[in-house]
Amino acid sequence: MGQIKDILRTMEYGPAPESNIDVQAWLDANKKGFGHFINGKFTGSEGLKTFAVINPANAKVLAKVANGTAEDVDAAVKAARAAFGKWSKLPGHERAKYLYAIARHIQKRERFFSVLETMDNGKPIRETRDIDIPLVARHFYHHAGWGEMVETEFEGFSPVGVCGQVIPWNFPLLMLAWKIAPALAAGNTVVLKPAELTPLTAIAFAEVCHEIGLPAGVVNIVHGDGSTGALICGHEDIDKVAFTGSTEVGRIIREQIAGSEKKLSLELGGKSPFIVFEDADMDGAVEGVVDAIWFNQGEVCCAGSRILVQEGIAERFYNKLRKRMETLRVGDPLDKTMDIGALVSAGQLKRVSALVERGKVEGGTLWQAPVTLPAKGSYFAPGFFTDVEPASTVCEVEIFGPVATATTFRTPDEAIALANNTKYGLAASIWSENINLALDMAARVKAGVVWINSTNLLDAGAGFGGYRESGFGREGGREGLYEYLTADWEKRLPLAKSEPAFKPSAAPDGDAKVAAGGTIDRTVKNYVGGKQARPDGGYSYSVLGKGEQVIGQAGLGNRKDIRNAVEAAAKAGTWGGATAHNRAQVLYYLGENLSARQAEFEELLAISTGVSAKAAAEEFAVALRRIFYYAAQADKYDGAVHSTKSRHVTLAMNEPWGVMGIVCPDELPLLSFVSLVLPAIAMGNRVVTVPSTRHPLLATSLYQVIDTSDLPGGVVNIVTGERDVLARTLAEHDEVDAIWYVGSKEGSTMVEKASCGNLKATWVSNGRQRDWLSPQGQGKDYLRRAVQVKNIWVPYGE
Ligand code: TAP
Repeated sequence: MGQIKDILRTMEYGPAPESNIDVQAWLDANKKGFGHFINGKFTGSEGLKTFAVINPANAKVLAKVANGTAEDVDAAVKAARAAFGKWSKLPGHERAKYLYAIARHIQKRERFFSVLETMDNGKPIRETRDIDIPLVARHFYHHAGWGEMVETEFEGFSPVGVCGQVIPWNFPLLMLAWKIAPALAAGNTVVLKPAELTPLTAIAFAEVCHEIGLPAGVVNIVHGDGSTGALICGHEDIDKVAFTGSTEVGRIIREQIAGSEKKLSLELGGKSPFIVFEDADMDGAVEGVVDAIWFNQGEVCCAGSRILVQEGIAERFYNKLRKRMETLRVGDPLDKTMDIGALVSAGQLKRVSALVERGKVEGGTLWQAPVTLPAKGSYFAPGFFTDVEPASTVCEVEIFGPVATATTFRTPDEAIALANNTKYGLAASIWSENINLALDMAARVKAGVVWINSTNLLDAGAGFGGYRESGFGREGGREGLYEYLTADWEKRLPLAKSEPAFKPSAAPDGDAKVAAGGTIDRTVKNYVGGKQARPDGGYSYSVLGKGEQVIGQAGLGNRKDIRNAVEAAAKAGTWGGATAHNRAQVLYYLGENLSARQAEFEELLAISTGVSAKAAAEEFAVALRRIFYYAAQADKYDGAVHSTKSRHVTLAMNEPWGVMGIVCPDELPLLSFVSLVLPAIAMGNRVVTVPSTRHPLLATSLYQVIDTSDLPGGVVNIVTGERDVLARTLAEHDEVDAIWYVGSKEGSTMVEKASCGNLKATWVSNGRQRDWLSPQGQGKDYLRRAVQVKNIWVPYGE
């Protein structure tokens, strides 16, 4: 081996090592010791507690890096806060110049970064050189553009403030770019913690920031383990937390910062389906599997780790796959001919091995590529399981290694059922030559990113992020920018005067006065699945109106009532699939029917809340206009086509969350109800609403209006009762996909904490007062919060 003539005789691969001389020289020049980057300065590591950074390809120590303490985090946050004022006020063009300079400098040192990333992470140089680092540069270029345009394209928004960012080890520099580029473009400053296993490219990145003269404190990098990450997330002067990592840690962070008013985006794990129909281009799909699960050693959150093959072609497909696997090369990641390098650490190798053993014990048949693994280092032969049940460990748990599972399906319906049979919802890959079928599947699969006849395509211009327990928020594209901006109206909201919460009681009223004349004494039920429903507990509470007179009775709802309502909402799934025009028509009709009952509602408002006739008329008029506004938006607040790669259409679709919980305040009980429910249903969600506890009759009087407006049963459900008791059940419910809560600070904290179970998206008011009559109560912010963006990649051309 080694002689060209010998190689030509056998056509065997020869060794093709990439030089690491520059990286070694850099490590040596720094005496293999690194500290944090705080306020534009490197702290060094001397005298500090450090951890070792190991090259997983050969188990050698590359460097020692300082372990961040509470003081380090505090210093970094202080520096970021001090820098924020000036940085956020720079004209966008000035910020853009810095981002552009970062992109240029990364390109100039592309090879250095690629080699360093490979040595730190174990991924093959072919991937760091051709994918990771070019994408990093692309991300900074793209966001230099957003920096340029943010003032005009996002009018009415301003930067969030100081962002705490925590990233994983699988794409160390790329994840850093995904976090830092949009944050800076939007005018924020950051404190970022790289993963303990892979801190080195972040250090080299800090050098770039230094080189280009980025103002001190705009980017701060603090190294350390999970406890350092927790210190950053929990720091009281952080305004936003952006996290990429496991669902378990995402949940911990959600709980940790509940009630803090910090903005949060979570990019978490996945178990993404890779669906192959019998009419697929089979060779293309086989190559797709290679890129789906053996790219980056399978340590990819969006890896196509569950292969679903249509029954008729399964055996042929598996055979082709096995044949292709025979050609995979696993070994030294610095060798340019390697397809697969080392897993990130010995610990990860142990974790993957244990899960694979479990798969075998549970009856799965593992096929692994016939490769000889290097004797030293964390290598694992790529493989896939057959004979696995959908409920088996390897089908359910994210392996985060080069092992897929393969199962079969017969019909598209079965494929969708299997694809969605997971708590995650990050990505999906669909293979079929029938574009109608492929797009239908793309619409039905619950995933934030869908690739048709392709896989693992990433671009700064498209949003990336998950559904369900894969998190919320997007990175990349216009949708990603919103994660780093706050609407000005929301920033300015004052704290509401704290009044004792109204506590409804099922106890008899004793000497409560009955409304004068007794004209509007009514007993109302809940409204579930399009029908009035008695409260499960059989209790009602007295509704007090003007002068504390009893004006009616409302149901005292309980957990069971909420569960019934959620079930009814879940069954009304076709509403989201109705055309936007259909929804618009129904909402217009709702407005029309409400307008016919103006006098009745105005009277009820006056009797319930004690407002003047004029104020009641104004509230009614604005509520009516708002219904028409959202009817108008139903078919206009639509998605976009992103410019990503050539010969690809990348569709950014606004999809409803599904079932939303909506908890309304007491103020302006008709208008606030309409302001919250209408945008949600206009976008195709079904809602379970808890109306004002104090003034529930305005919402319950809407039943008849809803009933006569062709709104399908189950789209709007109303459960009356004690707000926070019902809100907790909604927040804890796993079938509720998102929750909006307008109420007290304590209630907001409770809702955020209770939402951790299925990591539902939350929008809480934190006890702040909204002026419902003003534009604060209406607009695109409500619509944006009522949808999640699904990016569908469709390649074209023969
Ligand atoms: P995690 O264990 O969740 O770690 C991610 C980061 O969080 C690391 O920097 C980690 O520190 C830090 N961390 C750990 N505990 C923390 C805490 N309590 N508070 C704050 N930070 C904490 O995940 P991982 O093992 O590194 O990465 C693999 C996971 O990331 C997979 O589940 C994968 O799917 C997911 N991932 C998702 C995406 C997207 S975009 N959705 C992208 C890449 C990876 P140390 O590790 O340094 O101790």
